[in-house]
Amino acid sequence: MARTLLITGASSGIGAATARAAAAEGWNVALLARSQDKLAALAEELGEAALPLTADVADFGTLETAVARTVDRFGGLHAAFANAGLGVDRPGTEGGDPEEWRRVVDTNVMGVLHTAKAALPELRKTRGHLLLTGSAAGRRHVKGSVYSATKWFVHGYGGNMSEEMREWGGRCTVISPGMVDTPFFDEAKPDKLQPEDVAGAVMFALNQDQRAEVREVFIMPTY
Ligand code: NJP
Repeated sequence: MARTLLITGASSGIGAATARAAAAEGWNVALLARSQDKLAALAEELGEAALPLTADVADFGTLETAVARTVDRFGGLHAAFANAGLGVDRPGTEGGDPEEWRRVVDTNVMGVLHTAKAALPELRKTRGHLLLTGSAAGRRHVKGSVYSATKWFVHGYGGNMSEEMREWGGRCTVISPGMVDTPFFDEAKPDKLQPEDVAGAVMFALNQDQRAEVREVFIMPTY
């Protein structure tokens, strides 16, 4: 039976590239994001293996519903990729906007917690895999203190989840890319990582034998 991967932030960039890579390797993919039209187009491209599900990671209820619909359709859940994320326009604290911080924290921090909480009861049944999109910005201080801090959270949380999940044979991986050429930025960055590069890192972690847990993949552009 094909395994099933749920991906948040699947409407674009790293999430969409991961959906394509996983479907090409025979996974079923549940595609979550807020943009219904983009999800529908990707699902049409991927065919029967894809299930588009509108969800806002800031709203736990939409994730619970999405997990239930995924299990109804595919019969189980083997991996969940908490990948949805937002950047912050204004880098510093003095010039920052508290409302913008709230949106970023709700997405990058609460969104990861919501995705994990919704998926874990199903992952426990399959000794499944939780993957989180961190960032090189969560490994080093960068210009952008609030965004960077949300990604520090992801790193800390991922390490703890490895310990929490190992009690029942589950695994957790933090994917930490440097700059990737996605709509995350207003301008194209063709000389940086491509979303397919990061999708390859996700598949590397997913394809390890159950005895091996890749705890972090740190992937940087060469220039
Ligand atoms: O960006 P983009 P990436 N609920 O803008 C979704 C991290 N990262 O692929 O809801 C649900 O193409 C949004 O969908 P929609 C970054 O922090 C990036 O680069 O339809 N979904 C879209 O599918 C993030 O964690 C770089 O608007 C929500 C997706 O998130 C992850 O990579 C470097 C949502 C964003 O896709 C994917 O970003 C790095 C919500 N509330 C880490 N809010 C980089 N690009 O350089 C947003 O180190 N989404």
